[in-house]
Amino acid sequence: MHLIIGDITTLPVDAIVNAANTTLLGGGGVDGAIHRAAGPELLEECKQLNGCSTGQAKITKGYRLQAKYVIHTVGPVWRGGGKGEPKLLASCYDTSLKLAVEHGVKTIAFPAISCGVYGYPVSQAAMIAVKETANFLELNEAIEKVHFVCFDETVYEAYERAIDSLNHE
Ligand code: AR6
Repeated sequence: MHLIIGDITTLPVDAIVNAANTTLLGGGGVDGAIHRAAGPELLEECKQLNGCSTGQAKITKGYRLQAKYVIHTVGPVWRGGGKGEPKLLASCYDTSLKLAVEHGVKTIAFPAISCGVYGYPVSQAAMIAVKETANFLELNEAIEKVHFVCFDETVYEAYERAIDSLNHE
């Protein structure tokens, strides 16, 4: 697992993950950036997918991105933590990684799902992201590298702390 600060749309990995909404028809934040960089063909393919439930994931091609695939997952909206948010967020990582393996992906990059518009507290979300991914990688050797792409220093530091506390468990 590696941490990067930057823009996920520029990464030369096999798959990038999109923090989408249930319509899969685009939006703001990282979703908007991915659609802009991939070009209009991405939206055309997304229209055929009939949306996606929260905690689940669907895959498309990457079109004009360097990444061969985009895995679209829908994080939970933060409603205080008592509405199943942690389980749903963990499921985003797990289902995205499963889809990646099914498509032969070896390198994958995740944004901080739910940490923007959806309001998930970043330190809690980072903990779930690294824990769920570490559990998955322990059982699956097919994925060689997982990048967590942090848009700013605050998110980066939250991931650093999460990886640190995982190493000390
Ligand atoms: N590269 C990497 N990370 C980014 C980028 C980028 N280019 N742009 C933003 N981020 P958000 P959510 C970070 O709001 O909370 C959309 O409208 C951002 O700083 O994109 O899951 C969808 O359509 C934050 O840390 O996703 C949904 O309606 C993280 O990515 C809704 O927003 C996620 O922020 C999903 O909300």
